[in-house]
Amino acid sequence: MSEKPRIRRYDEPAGGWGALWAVGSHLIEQDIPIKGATTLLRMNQPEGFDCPGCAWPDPKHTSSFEFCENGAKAIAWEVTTKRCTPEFFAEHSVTDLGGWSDYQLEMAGRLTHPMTYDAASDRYVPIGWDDAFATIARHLIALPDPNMAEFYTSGRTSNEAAFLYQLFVREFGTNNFPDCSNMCHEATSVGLPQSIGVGKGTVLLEDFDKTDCIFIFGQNPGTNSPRMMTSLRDASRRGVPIISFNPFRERALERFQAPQNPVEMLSLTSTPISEALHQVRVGGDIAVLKGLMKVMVEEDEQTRKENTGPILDWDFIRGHTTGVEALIVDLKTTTWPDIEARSGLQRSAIEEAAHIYMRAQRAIVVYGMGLTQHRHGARNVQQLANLCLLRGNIGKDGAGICPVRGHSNVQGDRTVGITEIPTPEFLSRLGSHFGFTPPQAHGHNVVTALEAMGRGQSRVFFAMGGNIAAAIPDWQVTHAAFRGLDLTVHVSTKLNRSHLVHGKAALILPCLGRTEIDRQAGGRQSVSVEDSMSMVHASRGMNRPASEHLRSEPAIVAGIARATLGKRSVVDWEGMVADYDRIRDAIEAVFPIFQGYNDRIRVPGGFHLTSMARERIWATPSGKANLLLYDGLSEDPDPEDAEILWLTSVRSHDQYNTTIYSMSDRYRGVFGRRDVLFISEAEIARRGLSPGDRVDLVTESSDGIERAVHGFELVPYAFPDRSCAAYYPETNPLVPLGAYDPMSFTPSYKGIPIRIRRAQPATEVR
Ligand SMILES: Nc1nc2c(c(=O)[nH]1)N[C@H]1C(S)=C(S)[C@@H](COP(=O)(O)OP(=O)(O)OC[C@H]3O[C@@H](n4cnc5c(=O)[nH]c(N)nc54)[C@H](O)[C@@H]3O)O[C@H]1N2
Ligand SMILES: Nc1nc2c(c(=O)[nH]1)N[C@H]1C(S)=C(S)[C@@H](COP(=O)(O)OP(=O)(O)OC[C@H]3O[C@@H](n4cnc5c(=O)[nH]c(N)nc54)[C@H](O)[C@@H]3O)O[C@H]1N2
Ligand SMILES: [Mo]
Repeated sequence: MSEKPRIRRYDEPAGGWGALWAVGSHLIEQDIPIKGATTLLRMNQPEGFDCPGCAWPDPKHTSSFEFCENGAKAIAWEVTTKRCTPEFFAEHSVTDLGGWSDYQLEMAGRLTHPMTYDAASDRYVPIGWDDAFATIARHLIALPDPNMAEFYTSGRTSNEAAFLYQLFVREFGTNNFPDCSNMCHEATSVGLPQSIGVGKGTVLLEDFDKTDCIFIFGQNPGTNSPRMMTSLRDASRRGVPIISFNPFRERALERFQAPQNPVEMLSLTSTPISEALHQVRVGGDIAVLKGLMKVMVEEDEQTRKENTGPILDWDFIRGHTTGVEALIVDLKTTTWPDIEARSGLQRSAIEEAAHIYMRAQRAIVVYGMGLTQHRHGARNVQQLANLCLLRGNIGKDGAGICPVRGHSNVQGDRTVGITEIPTPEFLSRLGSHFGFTPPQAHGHNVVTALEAMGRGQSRVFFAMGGNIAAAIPDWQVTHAAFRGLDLTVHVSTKLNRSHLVHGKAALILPCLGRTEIDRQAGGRQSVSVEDSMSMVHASRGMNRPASEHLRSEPAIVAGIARATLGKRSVVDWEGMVADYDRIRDAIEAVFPIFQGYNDRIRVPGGFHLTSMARERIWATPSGKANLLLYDGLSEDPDPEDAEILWLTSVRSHDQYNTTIYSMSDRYRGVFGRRDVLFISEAEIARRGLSPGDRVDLVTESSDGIERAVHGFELVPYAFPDRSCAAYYPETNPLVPLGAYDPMSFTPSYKGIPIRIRRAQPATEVR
C-alpha cells in the first residue's frame, strides 16, 4: 500500500478498529473482496486449513472464527488474484528485477508456471515439469559427492512434504539440511535439551487459563502471533500479572482491544496487558535473568534462616535437578552494578519483577527471537530454563517454558526428520523401514552451508520454500556464494529475492499453497502440521489453485526423486503421492510418537505429541533437569568505545519475514517507509546529530570487510542506551556471517555492533 512517508505517534491500543481496517484494505489491494472473506472463515477451523501465518495453537473448540489481523494478511497474500506469469518474466530481465524492492517483487502475484533461467536473454523462460526434474537430476547425478548439494527448508512445508523430502535427500545420500529454524529457534533446539531433555516448549494453551503470572522475553505477540493476545487479554482480565522485557514498548504488550469483543470495540475501551514493561538493553537478557535469580536465591536464604518458608522449590530442585550449588555461587558473585550496567535496568525494577515471579505458584515464561538470535542464544535459553526450574515451574499445570515458534510448521518439519544432525536411532528406523542405508555423517546448517558454497565445495542449492537469499546474513559475501553455484532451485508460491540471486542454471518451481485444493490420483488430500505447543492437526485447502500448472510439494519431491534416483530407489514415490495417508503411515512407522496418525488426524483439533519434560521425565544423560552455568553477564562485552551501539533487527507489523505487506508499521508509528533507525534522543544528541538526519550504519568488525547500509533516517524513540533497532531484512547486509552462536549456529541478528555516521552525500537521496 503506498502511503506518504511519515512518522507519527500511534496512540491506539493494538487490535481494535485499526486491525479491521487494515484487513479490509489488504483484501482490496489483492483484489479479493468476497473470496478472501469466505476463505478467512475456514482458517484454523477443524475442517479448514491451517493458517500459513504463525505457529500459535488454536483453541480446542473453535466454534467461531477467531479474528487475527496478520493471519488475514497472510491469507490475502496467498489468495491474491494477481499472477506472475511467463509474460511477466518476458517483460522484465532478471537484472531489472534485482532493482525492485521485496514488496514490489511479491506484489507481482502468484507464480503460475515452472521457469528456468536463460542466460542469453537474462530472463526466466517457461520449462515443462519433466524437463525441470531432468535438469535437477542431471546436476545432482553429476556431483562427485552427494554432500555437495544443499537442501533448504522453510517452515511452511507440511509434515507429509517434509518427510518425503528428507527421505529423498537421504536416499540421494546427504544430511545437508540447512533450515529456516537454523536462523530462528535453533537456540531452543540446542540449548533446551541440555537443560530439560527436550528442545520444545512444555505448555499447552490451557495452561494460560490456569497460570498466576506470565513473563515475556523478546517476543512481540501483537504482531507475530496475534492470536496469543486472546490468551494474554483473558489472563490480564483475571488479574494475572504480565511482565515483559523488551527494548521496545511494543504496543500490544501495553494495551489491546479485542476485535472479537463487541463491548471493547463499540466503547473504544481496551485491556491493559503488561503490568510492567521493562526496556532492557539489546542483549541485556542474561543480566536480567541472573538478576531475577539472584534476588530469589538471596531472599530464599534469608527466609529460610528466619523460618518463614523457602522461596525456591527445594523439593523439586532436590528431586529433579542437578547443579543448584554452582548456580547459587555464580549468582552470589554476580554484582548489582554489573547487572544494572548490562541490562540497563535498575536493581529495584528487577527486584520488583522477581517478587511478582516469586509470589506466583504457577508461572509461564514466554520468549521469542529477542532471546534466540544472539551470539549466546542457546545460553540465554538455558538461563531462562534455570529461572523456571528454581521455582519448579516445569511439568505442572499452569506453568512452563513457552518458546513461540515462527513458521506455522517449523516445529513439525523438525519432528519428521528435517535436521542436519539426525540421531543414530532415527536413521536406523528410517533405513530399516524403507530398506536402505541413510548417510550417517552430520550435514550442513545454514551457516556451514553458506561457508561450503563460498569455498566452492557445494555446487547445487535446492530450497523447499522460503527466501533464503534475503533471510541470511552478510549479503555481499553470501550472495556471491549463490551466484557461483551450478544450479539453484526454488519451490515457491511468490517471486522473491532468492530467485534473482541465482546460480548458473536456475529453476523456479511453483507450488500449491495451504489454502488450495490438493488433488492427487487417490482423490483430495489433506496435510498436517504441528503448532508451537506440539498439537498436530490436519489442514485442507478449499480454493481452486492459482494456476493449473501448480503441483503440490510432495508431488514435486516425488518427481525429482524419480528422475534422480530412478530404479535405484527403494521408495514407491507414486503410491505415496497418490494418497498422503501412506506418507503418514510411513511417518508413524519411523516415529512411534505418531502412533495412530491417520485416525488421530481425523479427530477435529488433532492430537498432542507428548512431551516428556511436561511429565517431569528428563531425557538428559543425568536423568535430571540441569541448572546450567553461564560465565559472565553479557553475550558480548560492551566495546570500550561508547560510539558503538548494539543494533537489533525486528519485524514491522506489516511483514511476514521477507514478505513485505506494506511499507508501514502502524503500532510503531512509521508510515510509508522502512529506512528508519529507532534510537533514543540522548544517543542522537551524543553524536551531534538531530532527529530526521540521514545516516549510514556501519558494522564494527575486524575482518577488513566494510558492511554498511545507507541513508537511514534517525527516528527518536524511547529506547535503551547504547541500543538501536531497524528492520529485517534491510539490515541483513550488516550481520557478518561469522557472527553466530557457537552452540546453535544461530546468526546474531539481534546483537550487531555498529557505528552510525552522517550519510555520505551520494547516498542521501534514495
Ligand atoms: N505477522 C507476522 N507473524 C510472524 C512473522 C512475521 O514476520 N510477521 N514471523 C514468524 C517467524 S518465522 C517468527 S520466528 C516469529 C518471530 O516473532 P518474534 O519473536 O516476536 O520476532 P521479532 O519481531 O524479530 O522480535 C521479537 C521482539 O524481540 C525484541 N528484541 C529485540 N532485541 C532484543 C533483545 O536483545 N532482548 C529482548 N528481550 N528483546 C529484544 C524486539 O523488540 C521484538 O519485540 O513470528 C512468526 N510470525
Ligand atoms: N536480520 C534478521 N534476519 C532474519 C530474522 C530476523 O529476525 N532478523 N529472522 C530469521 C527467521 S526467524 C526466519 S524463520 C527466516 C525466514 O526465512 P524464510 O523462511 O526462508 O523466508 P520467508 O520470508 O518466510 O519466505 C517467503 C517465501 O516463501 C514462499 N512461500 C510462501 N508460502 C509457501 C508455501 O506454502 N510453499 C512454498 N514452497 N513456498 C512458500 C514464497 O515464495 C515467499 O516469497 O529469516 C531469518 N532472518
Ligand atoms: Mo522464524
